[in-house]
Amino acid sequence: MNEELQNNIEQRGPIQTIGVIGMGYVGIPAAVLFANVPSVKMVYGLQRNSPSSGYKIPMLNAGELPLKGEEPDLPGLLKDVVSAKRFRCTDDFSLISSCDAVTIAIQTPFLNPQDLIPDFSALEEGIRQAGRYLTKGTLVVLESTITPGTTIGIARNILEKESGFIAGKDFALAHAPERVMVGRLIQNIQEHDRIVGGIDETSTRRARELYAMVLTKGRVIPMTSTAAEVTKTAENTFRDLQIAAANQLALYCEAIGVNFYDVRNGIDSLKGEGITRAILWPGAGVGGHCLTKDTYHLERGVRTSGGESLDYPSGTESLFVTARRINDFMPDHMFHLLEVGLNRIHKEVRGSKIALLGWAFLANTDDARNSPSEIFYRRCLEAEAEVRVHDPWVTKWQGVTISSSLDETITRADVVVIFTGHREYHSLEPLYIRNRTGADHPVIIDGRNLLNPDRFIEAGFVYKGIGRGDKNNHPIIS
Ligand code: SAJ
Repeated sequence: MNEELQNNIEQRGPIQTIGVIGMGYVGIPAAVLFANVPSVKMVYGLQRNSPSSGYKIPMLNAGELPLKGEEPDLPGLLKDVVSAKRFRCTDDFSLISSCDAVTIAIQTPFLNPQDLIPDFSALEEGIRQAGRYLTKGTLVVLESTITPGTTIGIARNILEKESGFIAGKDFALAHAPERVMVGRLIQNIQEHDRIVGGIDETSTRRARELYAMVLTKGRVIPMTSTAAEVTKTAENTFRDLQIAAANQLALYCEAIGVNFYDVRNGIDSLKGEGITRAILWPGAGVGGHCLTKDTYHLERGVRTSGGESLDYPSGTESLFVTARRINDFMPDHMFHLLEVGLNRIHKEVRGSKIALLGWAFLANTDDARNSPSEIFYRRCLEAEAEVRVHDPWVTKWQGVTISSSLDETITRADVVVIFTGHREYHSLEPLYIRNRTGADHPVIIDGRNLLNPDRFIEAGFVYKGIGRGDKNNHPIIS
């Protein structure tokens, strides 16, 4: 225990005033839940009054949520804490000087997908603001997903430089990565176990005190800040790896000529003490802002964390990066299925009419960040095909026309390609598509295993499906 920090914390007493920097899908539910804790007196939602996000300040103070989609419990909780004057959104960062704890939840998107380097500028600005108004005994917690080594590295350096204080002596510092998913933000914060990693024991203990206030089913899992950074990035790296393993096996099944889903059922049947085979699902690709970047945070952390040099098979690419390459290959595989499918009806991609169903990266959501559909779409345009995009959830996207009418999208199409597993696509009927396309042998490419291949093959379609080596070379029925 470091006495000085403990004394500074004890002089502050229990955590009653909290600042949450970053009013996004992580910061807003966190702030509202903290404000809803009886022992907490005030929570400030700290938000830059920037052209892109400043609108959130008056909106939140009016008790309105600036988040899309349904979020159970959050709207009511927000109205309650605003009317009880226990939460206020502001761009006045000097209020941090009255806070016992400050959490920072600012995203780190890629500067550009090519070089896979995250843009830390917004996060560093948030940390700088926290440092500028820090007072003794305050707890600072980073909630954003960050490269291992960031908390004890650049975050600590900025905080110490701006405040003139010493981390672990004058103020507590920790990393407690968010684990929220859109659509269940409040439930996730309350029920998921919370990884809490301080730069020292005293910081961990203070951070544990903060998060224990909002946990219901979830429990705090304490560790060091760097272990917490590795945990967060690795839990998504492992999910990406599991998906890549399913994708690779699906490609093998297509090449060998068997049904991936039979094989998956077979493997899954292996049960018993200590036996696990977590086979996920192959598909048209992996999108989103978690799995597409967290592997690279982990890879960078291994290189920059300043620990021991990595002992790894020389000349061998990281398994985790290879997994990323396999997942990023799946839109290209969908393009390959498109080419071979059209080839069976003696057509080329150039000049063909393609109905692309699904722009969102996740089924039944309007979230289209880093969507695999966009990779495929660009390849089709490069090949001089005509592409019409449909999505029942995504209404607009920079530079792409997205239709909400399936009729309009499919009319006169040569090929229908399913990229997202939206529930609307599960009930697609062969006759409906034939009538809308007017083609003798429409091509259907199922990127999410939504359809029954036989129903389409019997209706004269050319069918291609991810993992369906048993069906992909079927005879064409006239
Ligand atoms: N996907 C597959 N096969 C699968 C599962 C997903 O191809 O078996 C694809 C999806 O189509 C999507 C992408 O992967 O394009 C990502 O899907 P996801 O379900 O992992 O959703 P994300 O990206 O929103 O991941 C989030 C993460 N949550 C946080 O970072 C807090 C992740 O840790 C969760 O495991 C995941 O949600 C979840 O399980 O819902």
